Amino acid sequence: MKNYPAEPFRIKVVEMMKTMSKEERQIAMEEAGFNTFLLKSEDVYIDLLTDSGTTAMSDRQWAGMMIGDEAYAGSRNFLHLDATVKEYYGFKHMVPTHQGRGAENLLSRLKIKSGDIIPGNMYFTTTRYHQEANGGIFKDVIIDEAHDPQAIHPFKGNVDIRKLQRLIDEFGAERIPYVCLAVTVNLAGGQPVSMQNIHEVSELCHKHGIEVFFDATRCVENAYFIKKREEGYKHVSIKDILLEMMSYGDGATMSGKKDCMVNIGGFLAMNDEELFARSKELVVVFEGMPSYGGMAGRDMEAMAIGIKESVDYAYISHRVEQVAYLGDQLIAAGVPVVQPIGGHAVFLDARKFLSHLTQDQLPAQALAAHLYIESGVRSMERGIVSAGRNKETKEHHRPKLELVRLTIPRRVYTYAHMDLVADAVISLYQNREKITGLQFVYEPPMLRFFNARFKLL
Ligand code: PM9
Repeated sequence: MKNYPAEPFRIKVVEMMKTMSKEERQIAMEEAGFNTFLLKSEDVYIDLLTDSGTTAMSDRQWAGMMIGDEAYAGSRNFLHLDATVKEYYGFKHMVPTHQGRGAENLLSRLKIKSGDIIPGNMYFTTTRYHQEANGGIFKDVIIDEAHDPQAIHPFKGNVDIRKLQRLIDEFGAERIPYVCLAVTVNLAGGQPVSMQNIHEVSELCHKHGIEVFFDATRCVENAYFIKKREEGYKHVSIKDILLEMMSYGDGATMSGKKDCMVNIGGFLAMNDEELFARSKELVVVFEGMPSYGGMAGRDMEAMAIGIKESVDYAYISHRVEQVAYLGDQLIAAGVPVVQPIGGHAVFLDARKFLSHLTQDQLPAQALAAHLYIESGVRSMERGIVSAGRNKETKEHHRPKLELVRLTIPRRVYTYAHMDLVADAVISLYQNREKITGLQFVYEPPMLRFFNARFKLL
């Protein structure tokens, strides 16, 4: 049996969890329209909806909250955050935003013209929304293996360089303002991108005058995989790997709610002076002054401290290996999951899990709903419901991956909790034929997965 690192922290504050009967959970799920986003948090036993903003902050971060400087402009916490982002990410400039999509909004507005092509290594919901809202067309250039849950590849988030080259040949570099390079790739299963691939993407793009913007949301988890899996990085620190990764790009959008270890916040970083000047003009319209951008002083302080803690090897190795611990138990029991196990979550392959349902019967949404009813574990659909509809044809996007994400919050749950989740999923798998599909009863026009409602077929 593999050894997993023990928690590298002691627990100082605890939050009690509520348990409910299956009948009570059945009622709660019906009231939530079979959408796990619409459950009350207090009705959830183990909450694996997301790792976004759910991190347990450290004593140092909480201490930092007490020295929040809430001045409207020029807060000392901004200066700390600004210096920390420059030191750890290596970009020349940054503007804070209230969270990741705030940065995506700014970047998309500043860079995209109607009809532009935005290549990326698989779509992400909010990222693609902002690209399309500004007239851009997203094109997926991830390697084919990423769309196959069973394909084993150490860097399944890599860009297929030939696909990218083909797009440049077909549309011309002038229609491609930037490539959006996600590290790791959330919807592929939290899969990493190798340093070599980042370097190759950067070289190809820069040769054609195309910029590279990272979606750096889970970049520290990506750096850990590079250290573990890529030749030449075994003895390089996570901090240095991260700096090298970012050095190949022109900027980044960041949801601080993930790898910056805070409950709220984000930033847009860049090297270009003119883009920085324009970002400062736009941030005041949508977020706030360039020296707070939608964040309180205390939150900027917590984020600066979180960024430093995130590159600590003891933290990041426990974080990623805890996710693997859950995934390995499911693999051993024959439950179909995306492999290899990614950095932030274990993804159940709902197509295989519920092979008696068609994609139109929304298997991943149904599986997430039933997992909650059976066990009180909350998860998230990442399949046809999340993918939404084509803007032009109004048809459903039909992703090959129909997944349920069991997302592990940072520093929140123990290995015993992971055992409980594994038992719940395995027991559901053994009784899978009883699970019925769902259909929409309310479908919002955009980012529908957040507020949609369903009924049992
Ligand atoms: N990700 C997640 O649960 C939270 C909201 S979507 C259901 O995975 C990437 C790769 C993300 C991401 C958020 C954002 C947006 C951008 N890129 O949520 O606006 O995973 O901070 O970040 C979520 P914000």
